[in-house]
Amino acid sequence: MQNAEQILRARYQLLGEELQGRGLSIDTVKSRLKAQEIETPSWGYGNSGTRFGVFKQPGAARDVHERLADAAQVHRLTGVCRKVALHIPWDKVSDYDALKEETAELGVEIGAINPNVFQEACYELGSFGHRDPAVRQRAQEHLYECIEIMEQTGSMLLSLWFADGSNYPGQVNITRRKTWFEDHLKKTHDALPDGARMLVEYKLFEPGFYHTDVADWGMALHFAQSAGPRAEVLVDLGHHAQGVNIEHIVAFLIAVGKLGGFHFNNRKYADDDLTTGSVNLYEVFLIYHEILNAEAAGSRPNIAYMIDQSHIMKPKVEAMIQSVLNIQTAYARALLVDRRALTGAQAQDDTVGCEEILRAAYDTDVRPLLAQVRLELGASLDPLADYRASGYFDKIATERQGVLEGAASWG
Ligand code: PSV
Ligand code: MN
Repeated sequence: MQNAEQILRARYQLLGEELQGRGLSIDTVKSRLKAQEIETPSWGYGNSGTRFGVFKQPGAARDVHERLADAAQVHRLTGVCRKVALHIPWDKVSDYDALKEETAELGVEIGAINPNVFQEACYELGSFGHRDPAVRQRAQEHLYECIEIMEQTGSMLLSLWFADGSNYPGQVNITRRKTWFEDHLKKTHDALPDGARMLVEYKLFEPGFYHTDVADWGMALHFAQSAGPRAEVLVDLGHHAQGVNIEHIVAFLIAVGKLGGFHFNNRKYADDDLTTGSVNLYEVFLIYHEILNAEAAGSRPNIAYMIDQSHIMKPKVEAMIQSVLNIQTAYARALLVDRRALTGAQAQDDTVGCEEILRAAYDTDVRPLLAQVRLELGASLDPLADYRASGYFDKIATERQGVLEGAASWG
């Protein structure tokens, strides 16, 4: 009877031979996969909800320390999730040196800092787009505070999303708000720590249902361009209308040098929060394909690959692991596209042939390859099964009772 590792090795070897037949080296693909980085969000480990209410789960992390501990589990099992994004003030602490030490002990690192200028009552009618200069200034001060946190934690990424918008025609002066956004984003850009970047995220609606100040990638690109060279666009896969070709946006933003990062998730209407790849993994594959196309043409985009999900129906750590595995799968398959054959088929205007080349890569079973990658990274061969067997969930469900004093979160 063969054990799991022997079976894996045999399947991995077979895949290597198959890929060789397609002119691809499994070792090259494997080294790319070993270098993959996927950042997970602290807010994905705590309680969250819909706008109709917060739904509490057993074992949900109650403060930043528990959120980091859960993120460390995901990294331990998958091997590619060292960084954890923080949301301020949800993850605010008084001592960031101590927090950094804590992350080091857990084997993780602090990733992007996400300011929050949407939750306090004063932001009901906007932050940088607010009519009242005092509210705009308050939002600016919060962003400066987040930049300070970047300095203290060593984070090199400020990730910005604004809930600013309006609900009724005539409610606000849209053009003046655009100018205020330009001014404040520039001020923010100019205050960034040396070498750090900032990302501007867009969302077509919610909470503003009539207009949203940063509604789409064109507006985000404009604001990134007017803010300065260290401002780039963040593409959240959930924040688009149905039918929008996200991979086209990705290719375009890389071509103009302004794609800075992703928020991975999956949408079924026009917002985020479903497990990445649960509805449309082919889209994630096509996105990676465009990134690899750009690289093949000589681009070296600096992209932060981050998950942005807040699970309600699934246990949070399991959902995060699923997302990571799906993202790895999409990337692995994109690495298997026979680019030379594709260029040839494109030159012949062979539409069917082109699509078949993508499908051949997409239809490849990459599980043995990813298992081998995890084995070599010292992670788990089967992260979900190992997580379930680890008893971690029972432990946190028992331990995490009640509310922690001073802890802030989504809900
Ligand atoms: C808004 O929907 C968003 O996508 C932004 O990235 C926020 O920072 C995040 O979700 C959490 O609210
Ligand atoms: Mn997002």
